[in-house]
Amino acid sequence: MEASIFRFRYATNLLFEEDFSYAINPGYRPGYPVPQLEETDQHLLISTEQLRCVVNKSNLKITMLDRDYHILCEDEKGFHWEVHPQFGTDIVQTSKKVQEEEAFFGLGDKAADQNLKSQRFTNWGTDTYGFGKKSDPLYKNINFYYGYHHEKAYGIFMDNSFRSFFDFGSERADVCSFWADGGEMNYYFIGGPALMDVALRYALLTGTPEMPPLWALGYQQCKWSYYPEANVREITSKLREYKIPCDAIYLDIDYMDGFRCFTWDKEKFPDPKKMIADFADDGFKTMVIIDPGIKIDFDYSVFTEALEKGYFCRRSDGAYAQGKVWPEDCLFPDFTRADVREWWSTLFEGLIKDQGVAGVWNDMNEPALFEVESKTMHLDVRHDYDNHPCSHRKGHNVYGMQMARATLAGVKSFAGDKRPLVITRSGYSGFQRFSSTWTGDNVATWEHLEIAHLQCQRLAISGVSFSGSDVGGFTEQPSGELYARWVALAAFHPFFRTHSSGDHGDQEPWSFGEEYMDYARVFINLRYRLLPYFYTCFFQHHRFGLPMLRPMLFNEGVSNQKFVDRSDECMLGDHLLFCPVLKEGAQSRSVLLPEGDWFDYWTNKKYSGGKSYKISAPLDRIPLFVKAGAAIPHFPLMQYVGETRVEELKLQVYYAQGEHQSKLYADANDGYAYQKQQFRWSEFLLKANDDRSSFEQSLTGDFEPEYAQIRIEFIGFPQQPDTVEVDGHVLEAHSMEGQNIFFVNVNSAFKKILLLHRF
Ligand code: NBV
Repeated sequence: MEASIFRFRYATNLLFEEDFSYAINPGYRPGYPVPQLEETDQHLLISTEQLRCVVNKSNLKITMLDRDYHILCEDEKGFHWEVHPQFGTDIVQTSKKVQEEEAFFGLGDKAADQNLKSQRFTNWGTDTYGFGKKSDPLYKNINFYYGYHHEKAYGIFMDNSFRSFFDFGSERADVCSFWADGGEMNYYFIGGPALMDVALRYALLTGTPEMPPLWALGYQQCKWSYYPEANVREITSKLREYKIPCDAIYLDIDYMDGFRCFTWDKEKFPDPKKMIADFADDGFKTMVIIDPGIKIDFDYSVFTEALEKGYFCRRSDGAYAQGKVWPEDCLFPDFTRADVREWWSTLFEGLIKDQGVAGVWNDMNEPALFEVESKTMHLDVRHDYDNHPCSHRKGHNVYGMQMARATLAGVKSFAGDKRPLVITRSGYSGFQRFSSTWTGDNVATWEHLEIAHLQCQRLAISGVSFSGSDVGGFTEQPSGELYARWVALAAFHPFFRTHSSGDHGDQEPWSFGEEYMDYARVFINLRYRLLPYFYTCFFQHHRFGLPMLRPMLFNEGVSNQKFVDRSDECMLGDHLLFCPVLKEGAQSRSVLLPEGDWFDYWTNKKYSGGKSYKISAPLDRIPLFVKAGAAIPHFPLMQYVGETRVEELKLQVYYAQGEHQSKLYADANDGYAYQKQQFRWSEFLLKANDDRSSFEQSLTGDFEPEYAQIRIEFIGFPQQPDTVEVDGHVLEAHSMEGQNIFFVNVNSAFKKILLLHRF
């Protein structure tokens, strides 16, 4: 328990399990408050500064209230259980009343509409090739949801890795229930009052990732598969030739020798080290896929070593748990064993240290198996679960996460002072500590463009900010228009990668003709210019748990009920609102702006919020708005991170009366010095009045960014100042021809800029 989080554990016959969780961040330090206890004949009232919990002593039913005694959530039956007909163990359940007009959000990667009300979902990681809006379960298992009513929010995280279920009033309209096929009923109740408060607390509870290298926020190019070497070289050269900025190139399963993990097909890739070094010289990081299935092959050392050491999963009767995947018959390491993870991490020496691979992509780790109806291992398979032995019923949902954890450890141990990038398809709550993710095998349809938008937002509020979709769709062929719209949207998703199954037409930015390549380039260029903004958002996520993408209701000052069922508009960080075009043939779309003033990013036209506008959106535009008062940092255009020294940062400051804060994070873009104060955290404060405005910076950290200078552009100010004073020195402000913009060039460590007007 902490002031805003209560934990509940229930077991029948007092048979509690040893307390152990893969989800909770080991670094989480709750700081237990001393709760106030009051008791009557019927009730026990437990109060903290933030929450009140009323326990009915006769039936143990719980009511959670905020400190002002507003009901947030109350038990219907509360905790109850059934005996599992097949296993004889408990199916543990909790049911709550649905409150008046209650909406439900969260639950990870579900492809459904934003508000989950009236639907039921299952969490059981599943390989769902070509999934759709109604498909469930999907790849990830995130047992966390939000309830929201009367403009108040709470969250519930059921930390139980058995197959689990969430019913938001689908079976009975007035009941919300969640249950799991085994284990304990173990859930956290997280208080708000705002949705964002809940998001932050859940993120801190389950952890956030370390800072990625900046290049990982750049554009990435992938296909199943680029090979042989000449083909990969052709792709990287074209990216440079056509001036499509790009930081990473991916090798899918065909780079391996007969799909044996940690090997190379020497015919397709005769000299991987040289190839990867050449790519690095040209600014590309090389990423490779690694699956969990290890080929049964007595001439393959990864297999023989793991077999000898007993690292593969077995059935309860001792037989190995064989399964077919790409290499045909395989065995699967038990990643829930510490020694297996340790061994797995050593396997990356060749790829990372010797050959120079920069990061690793974990696929098929639900785990996915071919030729069986269940698409996964038999439930009888045993796992160690870090000294809590169990069957696959409990181990399944954490398998992918533990694989990603072992992979991260491996990449890190051989990457020296370079930060790793890991990407995983499956994961359980908390996997964001180890890896980024993508949404799996989507389809090149307009509906899937919307699904990508929904999934990335939903993942972000479920603790997983670093996510993206296969741009253009994995299966089937997108039109040039769909591809361009997808790039426009994905340029705002933290993980930004084109990927396709490769069994249809090509899917590189130039594959749809020059016109569409030009559109795609507009957004990829924009992404690179906005990199310092993305990096700042990532730092806010890493350090404070703030989601990078924020559905509108999650933003301060937004309580417009229209956003409960509306997910088109979305915030990236504190200040950018984007709204993708999701319809074929559209040249404009309506955008609902929340209260406050907003600037159109492209035209600098000012809009007052609280209503909808029809915004022109030809193929080289995505409706994009800046919150008035914000300072948005920009890099000069580059073809990849580190291409040239960034001599100057541009800060676009958008006028708004009153006081407005913005943030900027900078560090060396790689390495670990940032963990020792080698970063710069700038807090900007705009104080704007008609006759006198100022723009201040307060700095934390010891890092000096490579840009010594900042060009500050003041946009939409009522008039150009007569004098600009920077830290006591008078400077000239230049105005930009025909635009309501003036700028000054200042030292990047400036403290205070005064804009003075004479009357
Ligand atoms: O490794 C091949 C693919 C991969 O490209 C895709 O991204 C994964 O989601 N992988 C699935 C296995 C084959 C899917 C049909």
